[in-house]
This record gives sequence, C-alpha cells and structure tokens, in this order.
Amino acid sequence: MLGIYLYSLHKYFSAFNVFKYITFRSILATITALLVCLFCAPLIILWLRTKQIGQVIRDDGPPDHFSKEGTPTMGGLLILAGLIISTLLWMKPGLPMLIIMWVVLTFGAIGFVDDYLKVIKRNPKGLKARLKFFLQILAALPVVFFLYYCPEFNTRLVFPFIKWFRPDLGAFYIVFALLVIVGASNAVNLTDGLDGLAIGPTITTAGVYAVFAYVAGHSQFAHYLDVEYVKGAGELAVFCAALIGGGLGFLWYNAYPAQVFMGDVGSLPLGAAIGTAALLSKQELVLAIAGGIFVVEAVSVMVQVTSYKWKQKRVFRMAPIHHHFELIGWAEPKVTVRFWIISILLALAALSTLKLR
Ligand code: 57M
Repeated sequence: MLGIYLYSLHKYFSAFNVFKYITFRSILATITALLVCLFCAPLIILWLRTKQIGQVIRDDGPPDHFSKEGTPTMGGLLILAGLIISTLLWMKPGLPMLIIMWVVLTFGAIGFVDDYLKVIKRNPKGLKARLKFFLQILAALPVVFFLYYCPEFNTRLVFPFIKWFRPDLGAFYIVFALLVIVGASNAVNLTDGLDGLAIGPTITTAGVYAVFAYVAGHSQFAHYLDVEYVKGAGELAVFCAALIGGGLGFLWYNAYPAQVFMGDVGSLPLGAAIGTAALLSKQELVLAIAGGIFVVEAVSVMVQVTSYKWKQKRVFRMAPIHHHFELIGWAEPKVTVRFWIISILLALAALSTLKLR
C-alpha cells in the first residue's frame, strides 16, 4: 500500500514513477522482509528462550539431534511478520493479495495451534494428523473454488517442455488444486528436519515463481514466451520477493548450528503459499521441478511407510531421506548444502521451461 501511495506522488515528483514498477517494488519487498527478520530475530529468540518455547527432541531420531534439545522454535512467526509487513507495504491490493494472505494466515494459524499444543502444552503429538489434514483442506477450499469459478482463470493444465499439450481438467481441477496447496504445505513440513534444509529450497522456489508470476502477468512477455496470461498475476512477484527476503533473514539464524527452528507455524504456510503461487501463475506442474527437493522428501516417506507396513522392511535407514544421509555418515551441514545445490539446479531447470518447449 505504501508503494501505491508513493506512486501517487509522481504527479509532484516524476521520480516517484519508479514505484509503478513491479520489479522495483519486488526489490524493496525483499529488502524490507529481510530487515524485519534480521532485526526482530534477536528479540524474538530471546523472548522464546525466556518463555522456554524450545524444541523437544524425539529419542528415536538421529543421535546428532539430541544436542538440539531446547532450541527455540516457532521462529516461523518471524518469517510471517517479515512476509506480511513487506507484502502489505509493496504489493498492490487486489485479488492475488487477498488470496495469498488468506493462505498464509489460515495455514499459519493451523501451524501455530499445532506448535502451541506441542511446545507450550507439552502434548508431543500436537494436532491429530487427520484433524490437521482436514483443517488444511478447509483452509484451501475457498481458494480452490474461487479459482475454479473465476473467469480470469481456466482449468487447463500446462505441461513443462510440451507446448501443445494443455488438457482441460474440468471439475477435477478442484481436487488437483487442493492437492497442490495441501501437498506443498505438508512436503515443506516433512523437509524441515535439518538446520536450513527447508528454507533453502523455499527461497529458490520462491525465486522461480517470482519470475513466472511476473511473466504470466505481463501480456507481451506471456505472449512472446507462450505462457498462459493471467491478469494481475504479476503482483504476486512482489509476494514471492518478500518470501525470498523473509527466508534469507530467517536463514541467518537457522543456519547450522541453528539458533531457532521455524516450527509448523513456518513450514505449513510457506509450503501452502508456494503451492498457491504455482496455481495463481498457472504453472502448477513446474512446482514438481522447482520444488523437487520437497517432492523427493515426501516420496521417501511414502515409500518407507508403504514398505514398512507391507514387508516390515525399510528402504532407507530413516525417512524422510535427509535422515538417511545423516545415518550413513554425512555431516548435517553437508546434507543441507548438497540439497541446496540441487535446489539451485532444479530452479534453473524450472526456469528453462520458459524457453525449452
Ligand atoms: C516434522 N519435524 C522434525 C521443528 C521444525 C510420517 C513421518 C515420516 C513424519 C515425520 C514428521 O513428523 N515430520 C514432520 C518434522 C523436528 O523439527 C520440528 O518440527 C518443525 C517442522 N514441522 O521447525 O520445530 C526435528 O527436526 C530437527 N530440525 C533441525 N533443524 C531445523 O531447522 O535439526 C528441525 C528444523 C527437530 C530437530 O531435530 O526436533 C522431526 O524430524 O521431528 N517423522 C519423522 O520425520 C521421523 N521419521 C520417522 O519416524 N520415520 C520412520 C518411517 C517409517 C515413518 C522410519 O524411517 O523408520 C523422524 N523424526 C525424528 N525422529 N525427529 C525419525 C525420528
């Protein structure tokens, strides 16, 4: 909103014209969210420490994690503060803002309740898995129905690398879109098991969607690159840029050895926001490439659980897959940095779909 106000001053000072541009406001959004996180973190970490809002470490996990007992958690509140303040300041108010803010706030609230039960009420299970899943669907439903009925959107599915194949999902789009939002939310949550592991790929994926949203919302670029044009989607780039800034600010403190964990209040809304950005920019399937780390983590859990239930045998030493690498002897920061390297490569592969068709 500040951006729009500053732009209105261009009548008096032509230099204020610069606030019209999504690119410029995106840069400001990254810096604002980064600074909010960097400067609020010491206070919030201190507060979490004084209130003893610390992680309880499971005794059946990798032994290297036992020393993390008591690390302040719910640091996701920090990312959300940076993200929300920055988005409200620099993103143009409109439907994309309303939708993405709804997702961040509702999934943030679900994560908050889960963390509150686990950390403050000392109930190790937190929200029951089924109830958590039901609440996630409930939070995603209004968005999905809105997209389904909104004339600005269509229910065609764009396939990366294949220009001519865009099947219309019809009513199945509702199920598909629910899967994208809720699936992304849970996949980021599963990935959040090593210092810096979830926030790294979140930052690279947000970077990919900042580009896709910008292109999708720009009629000429969309036409030139032959991607679906979505009116107003460009503003989403400002949100994605704020996510990059908030993520970097959080990573400053979550880097090994972490001074704070994000908790479900961070992982659930971050994943859901990425899923929603994929839907709003009409690049849903690219998420499987850009967010490939999240996909691999979630698939490793499915494979492990299925194999364990059917044959009482484990495929990995421990799922999600990051624990497997820890248990075969890789140091924690090595696993994290290697996963980041893969995330950067995947982000480049995702961006290449703009040209390679
Ligand atoms: C949450 N949470 C971390 C922290 C973070 C179905 C099953 C695979 C589910 C899975 C699970 O519960 N996953 C979701 C993962 C936890 O981190 C907290 O949770 C928040 C995210 N929701 O922000 O607050 C622990 O992760 C470590 N951590 C860090 N640095 C960070 O920056 O080191 C987190 C953030 C923290 C800390 O140790 O305590 C978690 O892993 O619990 N379950 C599992 O992941 C468990 N896997 C498992 O049971 N595998 C089985 C199969 C058959 C299901 C198997 O392979 O045999 C493992 N997790 C743990 N111990 N802690 C294994 C046992």
